[in-house]
Amino acid sequence: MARCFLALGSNLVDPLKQAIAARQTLAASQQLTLVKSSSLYQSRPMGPQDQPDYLNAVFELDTELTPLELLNLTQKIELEQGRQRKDERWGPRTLDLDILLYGNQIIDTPRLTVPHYGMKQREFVLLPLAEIAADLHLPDQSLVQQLAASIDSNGLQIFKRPADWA
Ligand code: A4P
Ligand code: MG
Repeated sequence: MARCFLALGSNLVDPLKQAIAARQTLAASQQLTLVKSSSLYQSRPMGPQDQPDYLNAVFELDTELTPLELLNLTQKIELEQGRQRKDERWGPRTLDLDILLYGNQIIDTPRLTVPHYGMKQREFVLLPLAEIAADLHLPDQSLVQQLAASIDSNGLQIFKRPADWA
């Protein structure tokens, strides 16, 4: 059994609905146990600025799936929610589910890099993660609470508390 963390991002086609639907699909999955959901946060777009603000959240889950099986599942959910992969880097999307952490594993394969390459630089990942797992250490021993305390919040705001969406 591995303790994992996923990051959710959405900025197209009713992001609140996208987030709720993705969370419900994860919660209903036989292949994992959803342990915690963060608040939903409203964030400014990283990358091209001519796109809507994002909603972001982080989930904690337990699973027997291998890392690649978990990636297959998250990509299936993205596609079911109308995700279209475009060439533009960091462009808008209905749903992005990234694997932040898979236990304490370091994975570097063509399809999967864990910990997620951008997680330590993104306020919209670190602050939701710190909300549900402040005492967590990354495989490099850095402490989530400290990473979150030293990043600029870049206008990140709580949009809905867990009780109001999860
Ligand atoms: N892949 C490798 N490692 C992972 C991982 N840990 N989790 C591979 C998930 N996927 C991983 O991903 C491309 C490929 O990465 C996958 O096929 C998988 O094999 P993708 O989801 O198709 O493309 P992407 O998400 O556009 O990739 P990219 O460039 O990594 O985008 P990011 O970094 O996810 O950024 N601004 C705000 N405020 N909030 C956001 O959530 N998100 C993005 C997207 C841009 N700006 C944002 C936000
Ligand atoms: Mg992604």
